[in-house]
Amino acid sequence: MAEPKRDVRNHILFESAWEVANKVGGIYTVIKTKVPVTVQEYGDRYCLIGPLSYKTAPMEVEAEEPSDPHLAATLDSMRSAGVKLLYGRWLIEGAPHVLLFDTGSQYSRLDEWKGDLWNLAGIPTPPNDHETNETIVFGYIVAWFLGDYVARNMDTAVVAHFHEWQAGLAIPLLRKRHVDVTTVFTTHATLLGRYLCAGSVDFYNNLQYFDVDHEAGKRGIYHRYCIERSATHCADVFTTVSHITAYESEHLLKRKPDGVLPNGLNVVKFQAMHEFQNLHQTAKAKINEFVRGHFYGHYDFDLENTLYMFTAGRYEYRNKGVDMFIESLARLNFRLKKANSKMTVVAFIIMPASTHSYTIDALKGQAVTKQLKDTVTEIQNRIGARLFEHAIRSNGESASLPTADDLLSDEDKVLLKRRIFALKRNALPPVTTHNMADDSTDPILNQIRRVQLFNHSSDRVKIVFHPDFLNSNNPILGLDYEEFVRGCHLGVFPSYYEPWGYTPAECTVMGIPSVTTNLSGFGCFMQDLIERPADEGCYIIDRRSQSVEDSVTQLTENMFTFCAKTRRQRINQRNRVERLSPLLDWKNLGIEYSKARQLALRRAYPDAFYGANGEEEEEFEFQAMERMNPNSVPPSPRFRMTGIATPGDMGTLTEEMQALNTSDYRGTHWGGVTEEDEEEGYPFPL
Ligand code: G6P
Ligand code: 1S3
Repeated sequence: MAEPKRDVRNHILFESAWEVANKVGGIYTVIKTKVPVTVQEYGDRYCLIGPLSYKTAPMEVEAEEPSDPHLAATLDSMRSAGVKLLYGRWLIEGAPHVLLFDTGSQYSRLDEWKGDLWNLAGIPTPPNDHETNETIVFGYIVAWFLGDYVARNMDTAVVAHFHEWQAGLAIPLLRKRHVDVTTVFTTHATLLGRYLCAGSVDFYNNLQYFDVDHEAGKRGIYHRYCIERSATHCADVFTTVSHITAYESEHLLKRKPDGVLPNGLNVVKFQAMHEFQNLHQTAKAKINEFVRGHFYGHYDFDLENTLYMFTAGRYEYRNKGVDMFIESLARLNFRLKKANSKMTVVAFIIMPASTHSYTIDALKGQAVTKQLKDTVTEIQNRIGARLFEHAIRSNGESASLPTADDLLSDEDKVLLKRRIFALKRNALPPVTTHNMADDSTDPILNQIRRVQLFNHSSDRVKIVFHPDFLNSNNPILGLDYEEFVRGCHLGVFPSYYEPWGYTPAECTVMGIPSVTTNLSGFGCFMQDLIERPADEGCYIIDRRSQSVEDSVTQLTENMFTFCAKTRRQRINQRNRVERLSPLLDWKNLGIEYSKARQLALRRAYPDAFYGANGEEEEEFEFQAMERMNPNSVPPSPRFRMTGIATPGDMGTLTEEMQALNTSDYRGTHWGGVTEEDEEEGYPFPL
């Protein structure tokens, strides 16, 4: 058999995403946290590709010249054609090479490229969709780059991995131009899935019935959908982040994924178990400070018996299950009151929305509390000085101690009273920390109004809606997100549409229990791996096979039971949760990415995988995987599966899987079309 021209073993990897060095959402986390294991595998043969944002890039990237002469030549030629770009090191752990393209530098060619896209792939594009315009320009530049690079470097195979439709347009272009690269496309959601779920359809029971073109057209996203679908179909290997999204992709994008690449995290292990428990304690103390200020004048509950629950994420009211969270909080409030519970729950909703800065009331709460604290410190110092003076003047003669009046002057008393009067408040503590741009129509506020969780003294559940990202420099709730999570007791993420769901995964690696659902990729993943997830502090609400009412009841019950735990039980549970973190570590999950790339290479260069006698070279197949650490799973939790090759390995990414059908996805049985379904036809009106 003829030797392949390109070296497949030492192939080069380019990974392209809109969120490379450009934080928008979850894909940024995927890319950034995965870098250390990818750099470990590839070293200098790895380069990320993203858009050049002049706002963030100078802080994130250190410019350098490429050492690869082919790459240098390609970049020079693109620069001389007017492409503005930045090549260098992304200053994150692993310090990978990064190549950022300024889409603005090529907007003059937008119309030409739109015409080409129509001629090449029949994809129409409307004039004023900025996101699509960016996608087109970025896609054409990346395809240009890869085409030029592989024409210069004829010796090495190139794997190009693309994430999500915004980066995926290069794939059909590379395919049509017969560029000699092999491609992987990973989708982190489907456009249609996100839109359909945000409406009021029974999504999962009807996935196989949707008339996809019609649905996309109705929502004005047909052109975007076409880009997503063409990337899906033109890629050598198509993957997604969970089995639930694989099932969705099969029906909405009309290609069954070759496998699933679960999202990992860069897990930092502490030397001693108590270290992360201490972090909880110190972060909780900071949240306590905020709560004292926010509830001033109504601070009549005991922080020793207060639990902090929270939800966080992109503001997708229904998809992220905020509707279910608030409804369940109202029921929890009722049950805690009825049970005369001594516990108070402060529930935080951290979801960025459009706002006009902080409310005066929220700022005032922190200000009066700070003034009181400062005054108490001053008085404390004066009392200390008086006490010292009194003691030293006794000259060892008498054991007489000063009275309270000796220590606290009239002036001190007046000052203290003034501060205490300043704490008087007629209104209830506010539900939100910010002035909302659309207060009267905001879905979260409206539901809070409907269930009347207004932070009354009698309420055992209080609500704080913080419609902005957290930041340690904020004057209110001044903590970074990670610190905030560590200080809380329970993360609640009852999502309806959640391809993966980083928020509960992050809770897990920080040792904070969380609630998720069997409609989230993460929830299904944990349910698959752990025998009794709730025992390990990973509660999974069934939103798949029971009614909304029953799901709400289940969530309320979970939160109520959590409130009944003793401190010792909470500490134990945090220890158990934290022990699950290796399951989510890229050191173990990164291998799925390696397998996807191997499959792409096999498909593009099958000959390279067979020896002279026509036998498959197994050693080569597993070469990349051996560098990983596949067997470190935590000892204590009981796992469902035994003998798994790697913790993330679910038997996916095999060529054979293509032949299997829908019912082979892991997790809840997703069914297929039954005869009964077919008879009933499309089950709800369009
Ligand atoms: C950590 C600390 C303990 C503290 C506990 C509070 O475990 O190491 O010193 O007592 O947190 O736990 P809680 O669940 O009440 O916030
Ligand atoms: C998507 O981001 P989202 O919050 O819009 O990608 C994330 C990373 O794969 C995933 O965790 C999330 O479920 C998806 O929805």
